[in-house]
This record gives sequence, C-alpha cells and structure tokens, in this order.
Amino acid sequence: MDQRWPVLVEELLRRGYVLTPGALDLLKDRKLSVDELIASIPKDEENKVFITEDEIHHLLLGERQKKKPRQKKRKKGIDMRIRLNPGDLITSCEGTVENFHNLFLDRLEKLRRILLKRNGLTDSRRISDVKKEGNFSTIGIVRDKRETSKGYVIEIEDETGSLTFFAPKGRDSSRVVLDEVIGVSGTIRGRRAYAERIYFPEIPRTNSKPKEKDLRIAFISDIHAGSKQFKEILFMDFVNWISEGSIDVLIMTGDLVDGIGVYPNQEDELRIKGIREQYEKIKELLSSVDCEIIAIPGNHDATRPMEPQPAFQEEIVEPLSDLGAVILGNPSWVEIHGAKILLYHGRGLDDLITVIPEATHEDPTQAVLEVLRKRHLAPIYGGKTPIAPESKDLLVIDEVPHVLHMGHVHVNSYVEYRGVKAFTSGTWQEQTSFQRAMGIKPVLGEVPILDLSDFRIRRIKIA
Ligand code: D5M
Ligand code: FE
Ligand code: ZN
Repeated sequence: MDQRWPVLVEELLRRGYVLTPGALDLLKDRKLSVDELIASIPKDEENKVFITEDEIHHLLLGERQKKKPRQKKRKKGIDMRIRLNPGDLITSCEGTVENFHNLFLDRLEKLRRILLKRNGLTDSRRISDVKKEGNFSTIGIVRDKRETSKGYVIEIEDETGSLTFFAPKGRDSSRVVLDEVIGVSGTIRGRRAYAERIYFPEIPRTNSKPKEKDLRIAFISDIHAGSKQFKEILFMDFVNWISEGSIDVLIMTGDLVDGIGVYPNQEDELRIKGIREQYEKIKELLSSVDCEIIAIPGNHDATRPMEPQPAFQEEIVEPLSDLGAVILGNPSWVEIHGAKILLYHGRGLDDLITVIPEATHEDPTQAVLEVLRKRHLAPIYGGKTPIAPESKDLLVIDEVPHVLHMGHVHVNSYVEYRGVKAFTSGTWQEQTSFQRAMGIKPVLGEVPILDLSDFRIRRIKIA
C-alpha cells in the first residue's frame, strides 16, 4: 500500500467515514482523492458511515465508462461459416444401453477411419479376426488398463470382441486412457499378446495455413459474471482496449456467467443472484464492443450440462442476442476467412489432467496436446465430464483445425503441434474458495490474439 494511505483513511475518518476491508482492497494502488470518494456515496444516505466495496466499484467503473469507445463500422464484411453447432444435431436421446452403444460405435468408426491411414495399421483386422499366433495389428476402444511392475495390461474392444495385451512402459503406453480409440501392433506368442507399438489417431504432418487476411481474433473464456470474484474492472480495461478497434472478432468459450445452483451454497459467492440478470451484466459489459462476438456455453451457463451442450437457452440469454452475438453450442467449429477454429469449453481436460503424466492444473499443456493426438475433446467416459448418449460422437475431432481454443481450466497454456495452435485462455475470476481448496491458481486477464495477417498468436496482458 502506498504512502498516501494512512492520510486518506484518516481524512475520511475525520469526515465521519470508514472504508470496509473490501473497499480498501479495491482502492489499492488507485489514485483517488477523498472528495471523489465521498462523492461516490449515494446522496440519499446522509447518515452513512461505511464506504463499501460496491460503491468503490461503481466509482472506478464510472471512471472507465467515461472513455467512450471509438465508433467503428460494425462487422466489416467478415466471412464466417459455422461448420458444427451441436444444437442442430442433438437428439432427444433417452440414455438407454443402446444409445451408449451407438455413441461408442460412432466414436470407433470415425477414429478407425483415421487410424487405418497410419503405416503399420493399414492391414489391421477386426479383433475376432486377429490370428492366434504371430504378428498382429488391430484397432479398438480401451476398456481397461492396469499398471504392473514392467508395464501395462491393456484391454481393447471392437464390435467383434476384445483383446488383452501387454505393453512395456513408455511415453505412449503411459498416455493411453480409458475409452479412447487406439491402434496396436505386436506379436502373439502362446496366446499372450505383446504390443510393440501403440498408435493414437494423431494429427498428420501438414503445413496447412489459412490465407492472409488483415483480421484479428481475441479469445477469452470464463468471465463468470455475477460471481463476487469476477474482476469487473480488469474486464472493463480489456473491453476498452478492444473498443479501440484493434480486434475484429471476440470469441468466448463458456462460463460467461457464474450461473446459479452449479455447486452447493453457490448463493454465498454470488454478487448477482439471478441468471437472467447475470446475462444482462454481460450485455452491459460488452455494450461498447463493436466487433463480431461469438459465444459458446460452459458448465456454468444456462443450458444442459451434458456434452455436447446445445447453445444457451434462448429466453435466458436474450441479452446476448441483443448484443448481436453469434450463439453456438459446445463444442462448435467456425471458419473465419478460411481459418478453421474449434471451440470447446474444456471440461474434458479435468479428466485428462488426472491421468496424463506431466499434465497439471497449473500447466495443462500436456493434456491439451493429448486432446489433439487422441482426436477427441473428452475421451474418458464416466469421470468428471458428463457426456450425453447421443448416437453420434460430436466430441471426436474428425477434421484437423488450425486453432483449438478451450477455457475451463482458468489458466493460460499454449502448444503448437504439427501446425495446430492449441491453447487455453485463463479467466476473469479471482480464486474461489473451492479453487483454493483444490490448489488451483487462476491466471487473469491474459488474452491470446490470433492475427490472420501472419497466422501468429500474440498474448496481451491486461494489467
Ligand atoms: O472450473 C474452474 C476450475 O476448477 C477448473 O480448473 C476446473 C476446476 N474444477 C471445477 N470443478 C471441479 C471438480 N469437480 N473437480 C476438480 N476440479 C474442478 P469452473 O468450471 O469454472 O467451475
Ligand atoms: Fe470456469
Ligand atoms: Zn468451466
């Protein structure tokens, strides 16, 4: 705290006002005079003694809103195509055993098509056709994985049967997860199968790049408007920055609001307790933004939590439509001037982080990398990510994108893998008590910007 503090606090006391601890916190490092502070107190509250966090908040925000955005012509002919939007494809599935069977069959078929192109798997057979002795190669869904002293015993399954094999310890075998589709080649001796190589569907080595275009896309996630921990002032600094006209498209990948009833006793952590009002807040925050806005939901938003998630419930998110935002489901795929962009909130990362060596909540890079190699946004079934028994698996990454953007983990990470730029983009919400208990340290206000003029990502930091 700087030198002026005791003076400011004393002066306020002399005039009969006390700052609450929250208000003191907000004022840290901000240069405001006693007169400005007193002016922030509503005039109809003459007997007021305490100056609260809310009042300081409004005062600081007012300061920001004075900066009028430079008016730019909205949507200067942006060529945008929506290639996948789960809302259009979601069925009213009932969750029967047959539904799940179809889901996994679709997953197997889509990923097998990709795996069959790999050297070493082109001759692979269905599991029931694997010869009882000699060399083999096949493809299946991982049903079981157990660690032994020397390696792993892995069981895979397809439509025709199952196969259990031993895989020695190694980078690939350590990264096999339940319910993903893999290929395996090796030998069978005396009825025991030994893997020599494990194959993930993978990203092929290509150097595909979108055409050059003078256009910049900002990626953000996890605003959590309505939460007491939402850093509105920091967010408004970002909004003011984009309102200056440097950004053409703003993409938001979920948890726009904190929601209601997402976890027990959430009411205590909410500044805005109504869901509609939380989206009204988003509208207010973004009202000066004149670039194209694209939004998909996360696990805190107003739509079903099971993935794939259809777009937000229309009645509730009218404020988003009022903004002219393009509202899609989770995951979604948009193409902007030829740049193929896959958007996913990122819940599947929670499950991968628990099993992928070197992946942590602090640095999820290795989990993001595995999403690309496994060509699936949430391969592990029955973990933390609720997955709907749709007949098609929309979480498979059928086509290779140029960009994969996720949120949810509340930290920034970046990996470029075989030409694909994959990243998570942090949050605008301070650490919650739950995150403190889990040891999760959020990263706030760091925004990756994709520049289509040179196809590079630059990260700006809002201080
Ligand atoms: O998730 C914010 C962060 O908290 C993100 O890093 C995941 C983590 N998180 C959330 N729920 C859980 C559970 N149930 N287990 C482990 N980690 C979790 P958000 O979606 O914003 O609440
Ligand atoms: Fe979140
Ligand atoms: Zn989330």
